[in-house]
Amino acid sequence: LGAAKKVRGALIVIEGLDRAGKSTQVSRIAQSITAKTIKFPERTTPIGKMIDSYLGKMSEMDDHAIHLLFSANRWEKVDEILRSLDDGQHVICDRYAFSGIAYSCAKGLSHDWCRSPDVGLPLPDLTLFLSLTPEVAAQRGAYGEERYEVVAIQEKVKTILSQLGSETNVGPWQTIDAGQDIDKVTEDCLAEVKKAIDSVQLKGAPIGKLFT
Ligand code: ADP
Ligand code: FDM
Ligand code: MG
Repeated sequence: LGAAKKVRGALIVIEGLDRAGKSTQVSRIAQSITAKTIKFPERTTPIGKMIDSYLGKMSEMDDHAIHLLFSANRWEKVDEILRSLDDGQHVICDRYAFSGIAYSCAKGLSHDWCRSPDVGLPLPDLTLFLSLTPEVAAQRGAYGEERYEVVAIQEKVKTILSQLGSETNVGPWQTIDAGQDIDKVTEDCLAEVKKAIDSVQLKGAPIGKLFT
């Protein structure tokens, strides 16, 4: 008798506007379910350093070029993500391809063009969209100094991001009311995460491919 095949981990994505509480919830969920976390952009790689410099307004770049770098920054982590999932470890991403599309589209790039470099990335088993009104976000402190931290862009990003869940082949998508008390947001997130993990374990299906 061979050993029972190990069940793969679940890929969970947290999306939302600046100050929606993504990083807070990613760390709380990871602690609760014992997961690996990856933050996009992953600023420590050579590509990530170029992105960091662009976001910090230390360098300028064509909108298409920076879009491709954000996508490449995800692709360079795919191997590690897939190996972790294969190993039975859950992976939680703080932002993913949906942020990539939303921010670049907000600057005026075409939706189809923005989507293509991310086609085929690992398909999330669950995306939690932390939804927050700009008014409540404003109560959580002033914007920082980074490139996209301005009201006009955030408004456009919110509209685009909230529509991405109804596109085809994005995986299960749940909107969470991020304006609630921190503990209640965590409770709502964990309820969805646990359902997603159960579903992965029940189906035993391999990881899918985004937008395909
Ligand atoms: P993001 O990663 O989405 O930008 P953070 O997790 O860094 O957001 O949270 C932004 C700020 O808002 C932090 O000061 C954090 O403590 C606070 N915060 C997070 N969630 C809540 C919440 N549900 N209610 C009130 N404040 C919150
Ligand atoms: N961002 C993030 C993009 O424009 N494209 C992407 O693909 C990703 C992952 O980078 F303004 C933007 C979104 C945000 C910034 O901010 C990253 P945080 O605070 O590190 O999440
Ligand atoms: Mg954050």
